[in-house]
Amino acid sequence: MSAARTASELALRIVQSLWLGGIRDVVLAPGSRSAPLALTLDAADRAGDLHLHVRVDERSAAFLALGLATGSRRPVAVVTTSGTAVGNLLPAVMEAHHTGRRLLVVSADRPDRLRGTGANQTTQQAGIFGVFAGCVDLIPSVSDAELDDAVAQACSRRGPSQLNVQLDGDLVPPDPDPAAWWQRPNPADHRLDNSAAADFRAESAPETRDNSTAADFRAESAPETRDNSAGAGFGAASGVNVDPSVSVPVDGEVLPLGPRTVVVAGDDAGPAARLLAEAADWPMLAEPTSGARIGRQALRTGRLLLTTDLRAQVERVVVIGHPTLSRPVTSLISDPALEVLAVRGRDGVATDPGRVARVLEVVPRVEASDDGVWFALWREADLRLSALIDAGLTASQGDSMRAPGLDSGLSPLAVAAVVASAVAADTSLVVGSSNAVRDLDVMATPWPPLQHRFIVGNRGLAGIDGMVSTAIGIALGRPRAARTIAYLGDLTFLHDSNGLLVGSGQPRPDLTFVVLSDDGGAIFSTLEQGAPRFSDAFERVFATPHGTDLAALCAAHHTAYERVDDLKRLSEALDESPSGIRVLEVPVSRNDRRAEAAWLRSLARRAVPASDELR
Ligand SMILES: Cc1ncc(C[n+]2csc(CCOP(=O)(O)OP(=O)(O)O)c2C)c(N)n1
Repeated sequence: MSAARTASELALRIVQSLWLGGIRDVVLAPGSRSAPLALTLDAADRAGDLHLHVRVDERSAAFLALGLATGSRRPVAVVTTSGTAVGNLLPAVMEAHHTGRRLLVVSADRPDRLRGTGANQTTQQAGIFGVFAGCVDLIPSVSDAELDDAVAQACSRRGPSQLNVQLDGDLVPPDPDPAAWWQRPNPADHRLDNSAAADFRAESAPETRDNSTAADFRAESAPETRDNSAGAGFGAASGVNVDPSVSVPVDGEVLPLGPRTVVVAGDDAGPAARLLAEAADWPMLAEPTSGARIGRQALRTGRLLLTTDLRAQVERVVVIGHPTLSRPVTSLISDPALEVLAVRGRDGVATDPGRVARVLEVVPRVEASDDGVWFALWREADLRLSALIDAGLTASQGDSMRAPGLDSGLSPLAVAAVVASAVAADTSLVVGSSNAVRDLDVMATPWPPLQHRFIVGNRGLAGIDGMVSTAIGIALGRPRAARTIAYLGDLTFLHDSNGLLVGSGQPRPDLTFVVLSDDGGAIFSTLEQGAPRFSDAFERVFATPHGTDLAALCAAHHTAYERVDDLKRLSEALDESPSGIRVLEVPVSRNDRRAEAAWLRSLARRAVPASDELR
């Protein structure tokens, strides 16, 4: 403990520690208690030492920070005032917890002596995030070493952390000159005892946005990173995103060949999944946000093929990442009759919903490849089924294989195909939960390797909240991407329409939102509650049609808007380089989603021969 500092002195020290911990982006929501932090951050931004983003809505601010952390692969801080402001951060903190993303909450607070007295805007906010984020409650007399350690640990630890800052006395700096409110620290003067922070010790240039040499947990790995420890997200042993306190074996266990094996690559699986599937010549079911839907082993229609007789042939499953998109995959990885191996992920959890898996700390290896017969079965079925789907989407009226709903407008599946093919090399794609990511999972042909696509969503908890802000954060955090597209449903878009509340003077990235607009939540119609017997209640309690005028909403936020009614225009629009944020509303119908799901299953059965021919 040291002599109590003024609020401004404490704020300066905290922001300096954040900088030393590698933080270069801070999101701030305005308030009074946080004034010393706000003024210090403003001065640091003016000095070119960090990027300050200001947002009014704390829930959006936290998701913006989460997106920035995802795109930049750095820890990012979000700073709020006291009271309910802090509570608004919870959804993003939960998502960060379940995906191991480094989100630092800096919550300004009143001094401890005012807690429980009824003082204005004073509550129990230290530790408010409970199991989701550890909290350090900083008192004004905290020592420099304690403060630096708390911040350095929060910056390097996987997942979110809270620094609750008790600010007392005068909340504004005494010196009238803003240049005096901020001094960039000299790393050489500070003891940094965690390697993630130390990565930034040598850094002197203020603009450090190009971190392309840092380990990239989702981007494609270079061929030389075939050693899983070098570049992959799961089981990786190096890189700024990895908590150095967690050590993992460098070499994965060697799996014997023989059992008919599939690799399931869920969210954030990373290149290691692909490298395993390629080395073994096994089929891979790679979700769009896996970072592994790349190359020859990845199947386009894998989850549909699991509804066919191929499923019964599987003997072993290797689960990497966090698969969540389909019941057939969940059933596969939960099957006690199979040998299931689940690799522990960035958040410390191995995806094993059936509690049947043997958990591995690192992605396994093979010493030779399988004979290829097993993979050929899947690959041929995948090609046949893909061709049937594509043909059905363009079949003329009267054709028995024609996709349902084509008479009532654009097919959502066809929209997904256009979006997938717009994801050229170096493109970032942010995918919303619900049907957007599932449509892509059926329509996105696996992408070619080594082209640095960055395809992400908030799949930790699959929320539909915060997606506009997350996408803006990803675009701002990855400014060198050739382009950034966000693809999401209308409810997902509207849930975070405050993400469009970007103040004047705030940076706006070049970002195109493709809103799959079907006036409500379509996904429920494909689930049990979508059965005809619930139709009386369905619209009111599940679909929730809203009739919101997206054009007017965008106009209110000074955001470019275009309604896109045909696929050709959608493709052209996605090829353009927008300036600023742009919304493309693509109207589709949700009336045929249930029939569409049945149609896909029937095509899958057609594509796969009866099981006696498979053996
Ligand atoms: C924060 C949150 N609230 C509720 C849900 C449950 N939920 C899942 S999908 C969905 C509807 C999404 O609708 P939309 O974004 O329009 O996509 P669509 O289903 O039409 O494809 C809802 C409410 C959720 N996932 N997250």
